[in-house]
Amino acid sequence: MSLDQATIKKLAIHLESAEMERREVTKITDAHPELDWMDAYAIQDEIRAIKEARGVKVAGLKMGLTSQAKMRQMGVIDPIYGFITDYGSVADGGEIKTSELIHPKVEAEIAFVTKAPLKGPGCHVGTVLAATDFVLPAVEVIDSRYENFRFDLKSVIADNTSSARYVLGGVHRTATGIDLKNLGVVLEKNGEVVATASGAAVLGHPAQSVAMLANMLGQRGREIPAGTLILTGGVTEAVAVEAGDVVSARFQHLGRVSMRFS
Ligand code: OOG
Ligand code: MG
Repeated sequence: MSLDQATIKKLAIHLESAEMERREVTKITDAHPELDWMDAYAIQDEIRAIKEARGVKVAGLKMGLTSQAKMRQMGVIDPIYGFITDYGSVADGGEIKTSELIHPKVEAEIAFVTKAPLKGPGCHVGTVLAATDFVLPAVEVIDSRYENFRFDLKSVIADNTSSARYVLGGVHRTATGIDLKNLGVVLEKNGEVVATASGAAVLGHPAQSVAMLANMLGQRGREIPAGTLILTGGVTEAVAVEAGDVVSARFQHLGRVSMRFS
């Protein structure tokens, strides 16, 4: 850690209020170039504490930058993790108000729900599949608090990995019954196909994303508890949306997830 607790707290309040007030800010490493990985996750933890103190419930965890498409789009190469909230959940087919967001983008993701704790190091696709209750289709709506979505890895970790909203689909399947590597995903905006991928786009297998999350948390002495919802990261690049857009993601075996932006 290179920042003191007071600075961590100040930066957490800065980013959390930017989210609540839908305000863009410059990336925090501009003013704090010395900020390290531990500081970045400490700021994210502090944001979580601020929200929980306000009564917000953490609804699950998310991995980000797990596909080549996302890494290329954002110009970074390491996966990162964050958390999702109860207020971020939008019903399938529901409406998302763009006035509540800064510059939203959508990502099609495969989500997991665990039935046993996962603790790294040493987690791999096999351990994850054995600990998976079911998989389900999801669309994450990300909304970086940074101007033009321009950030470095440490700044985006501190900003809770651009977490904003998410929509889960209704079809739950056991992870072992389907070929998650070959699972095709088609992302559509206003009826037009804007991106396509298969499950293998995420670290070779979406369960690898959950394994990596368990291993990253393990480095900090933490684990993924049983019953945790995990978004494994966008399979394609993220697509910008605006009021009036209708987004639909079709997942082979898992059905469709859709939403409308107003
Ligand atoms: C960071 C969050 C990335 C994903 O699925 O890759 C993410 C960002 O691109 O703003 O959620
Ligand atoms: Mg995502």
